[in-house]
Amino acid sequence: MIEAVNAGIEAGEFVPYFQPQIAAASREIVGFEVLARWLHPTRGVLGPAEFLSVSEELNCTHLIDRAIFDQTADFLTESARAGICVPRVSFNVSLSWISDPTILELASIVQGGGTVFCLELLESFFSEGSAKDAQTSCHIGRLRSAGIEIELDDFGLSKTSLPGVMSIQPDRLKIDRRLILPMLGDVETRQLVSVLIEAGRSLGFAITAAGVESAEHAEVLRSLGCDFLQGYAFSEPMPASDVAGFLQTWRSGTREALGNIA
Ligand code: G
Ligand code: MN
Repeated sequence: MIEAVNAGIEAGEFVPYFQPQIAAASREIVGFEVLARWLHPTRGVLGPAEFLSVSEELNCTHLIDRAIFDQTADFLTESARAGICVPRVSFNVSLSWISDPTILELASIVQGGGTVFCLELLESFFSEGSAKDAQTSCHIGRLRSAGIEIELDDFGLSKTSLPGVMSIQPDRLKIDRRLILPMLGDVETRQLVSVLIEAGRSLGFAITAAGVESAEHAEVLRSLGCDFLQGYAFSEPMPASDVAGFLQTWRSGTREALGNIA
């Protein structure tokens, strides 16, 4: 496996996949989350759960991240040239990236094509209230000055510290799919999701729900005031080559052709 990860990086087998995010009320596509996939020569398309522990052990996750950044930047540059507007892309990054100039370069390329650049950071990075957080806030301030948006991932799952969230002032909070998936069948989870949406919105943050798997989830979340939706109800993550077609089909109002239920 260790050999295979190294060889896979060399061979360019790590690629970005894109999962659309939809405005709950208008049903417009507001952006895409960029998700790393390993096109494994024999095992098919693998997600991070299958390779992240090995790449962390090998200390080479940053090389995978880099491959994802570069390919996404190339894809967006080509799309912009072809007149295809991708409204926003969101990258999942570890805290070590926020002080790296690579991010500013990447943002500048992405923004140059008219796409909003967003970083998804795990909420648990900020729950400590430590001195380190002051440094982190400073880095985030610099990113924000460059027009970069910040979304806090995993909202509601970790030990949420609202003062921590307030100090980051993210653009959006993303409620984890582990809370969204069971919410229809479980009253307590649904109440929790409702409270998280209300709390987040009353503090001035927009809310994204991940793991929206059915039209019913989408409708309940909309009625609870959730702003944006992401999940299999709309689309699974797709390769770059499918994005233009997806945007066109969605926008032309022939979504049924996509075979989605929501
Ligand atoms: O834990 P995290 O939210 O980072 O997981 C992201 C992964 O979840 C992606 O790799 C994607 O394939 C998967 N995913 C995306 N949408 C859905 C969904 O609606 N349901 C489930 N079960 N998984 C999803
Ligand atoms: Mn994410």
